[in-house]
Amino acid sequence: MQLSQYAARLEQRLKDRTAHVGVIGLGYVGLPLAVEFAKAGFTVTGIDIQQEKVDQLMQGISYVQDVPSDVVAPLVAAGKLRATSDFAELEKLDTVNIAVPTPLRKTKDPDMSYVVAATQQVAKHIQPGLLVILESTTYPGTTAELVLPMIEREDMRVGEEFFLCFSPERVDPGNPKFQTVNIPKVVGGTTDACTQLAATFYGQALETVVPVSSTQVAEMVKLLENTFRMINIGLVNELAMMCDRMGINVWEVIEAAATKPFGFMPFYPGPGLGGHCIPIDPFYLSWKTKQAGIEARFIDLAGYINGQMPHFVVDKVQNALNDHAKPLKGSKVHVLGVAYKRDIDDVRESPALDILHLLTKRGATVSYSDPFVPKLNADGIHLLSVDALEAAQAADCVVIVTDHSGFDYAALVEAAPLLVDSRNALKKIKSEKIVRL
Ligand code: SAJ
Repeated sequence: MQLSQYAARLEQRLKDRTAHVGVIGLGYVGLPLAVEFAKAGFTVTGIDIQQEKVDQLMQGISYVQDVPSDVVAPLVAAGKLRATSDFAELEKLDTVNIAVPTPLRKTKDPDMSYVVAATQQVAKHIQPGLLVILESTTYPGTTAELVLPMIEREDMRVGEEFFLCFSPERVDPGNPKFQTVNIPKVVGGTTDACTQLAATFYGQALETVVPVSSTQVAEMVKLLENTFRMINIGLVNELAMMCDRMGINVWEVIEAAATKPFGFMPFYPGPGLGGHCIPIDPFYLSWKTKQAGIEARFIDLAGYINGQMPHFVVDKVQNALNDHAKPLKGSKVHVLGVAYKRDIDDVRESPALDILHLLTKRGATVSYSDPFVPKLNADGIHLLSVDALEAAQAADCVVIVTDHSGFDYAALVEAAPLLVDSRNALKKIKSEKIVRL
């Protein structure tokens, strides 16, 4: 392929690692990426609008759990990694990755404001030869329909004077086995030259690169990955409600099904769907398909079922108390775990918030324990985490919402008069006190 003069120059700078790499958005995606390229020998400039993040990084301090400060500090000291809030620094860059949030609005429509703001800065400061790669999870078509028109102009043609790609982020915070460097990196370009340059770029720092034919394919890859999870979680949540009605132990069913050595992948029912990926990403897809006149019925149905699980758990608590001649109204209910999944501190979209609201609405007195969340200020809930054993003794019912590995489950079963287990955390304990999902 005949590369333009700028493409040839960039390719050379990537190969001899003299390219100046940039990352906009220094969060759990952007910071690990910036560190990998600095470790690979590039000079990296991270750009973030939050000055406190910039200041911490320039002091060699990391605020991202997967990136230790003792990795950041030497890179900053060596001048390989620096952070700034000044977007004019973009003028010195050869490449820039955009890793900013793509949340949902309350109306479940995509909130592209962060991507637009970052792209405006790129368009304002872009110099010829820049490789731009969007990494934020988004609907198929974002790069071609939103980002490209904001940057392209007469003297700045994509594939000639600048290069534009999409590459889905696959960071799994806290995953001990898979980190940025060894997670295969899918990337699709606006033109073949764009794809080739991005493949060369990622190949200099990451173990495996998976080029695809377009930005739309790359955008859709990520949505398939996370929609797959959301729908399968919805399937087992519906199965849990079926089994509950039929008196079948759904956990035993899934455990036995998981012995199938092929063609099956276990998912587990729970109190609902939390986090900043799985409950969000599929609605980027369904929003876009609706515009194309196609109803994403699986996504909508799974979203409904997953959304029902907090109610299902609170009904379990109410019925369990009722079986002990106690109305939920006026009972003390203690929630174990409020993070959206085990052994992390993130409460975004956590079903525990819905469960706390529902319990309160039905007249219960609520408290919680979560070693990762000492205080809870979200969705109008303002509580402090309390000692689990003491609270379990004083409660009328304990409900396990997040199965943190640090809880002493045997002692909790001993202490509590009644427990509702939404995570099968008590699978090894037999007791009349336990009501399982
Ligand atoms: N959940 C269930 N049942 C399951 C699995 C998860 O109820 O069988 C719940 C969790 O409790 C949580 C929510 O779903 O509330 C999401 O859990 P998750 O395990 O999918 O974890 P996330 O949200 O951290 O998802 C991330 C995603 N990573 C990226 O988007 C880059 C996802 O693609 C990963 O597959 C996932 O981590 C992972 O495997 O850990």
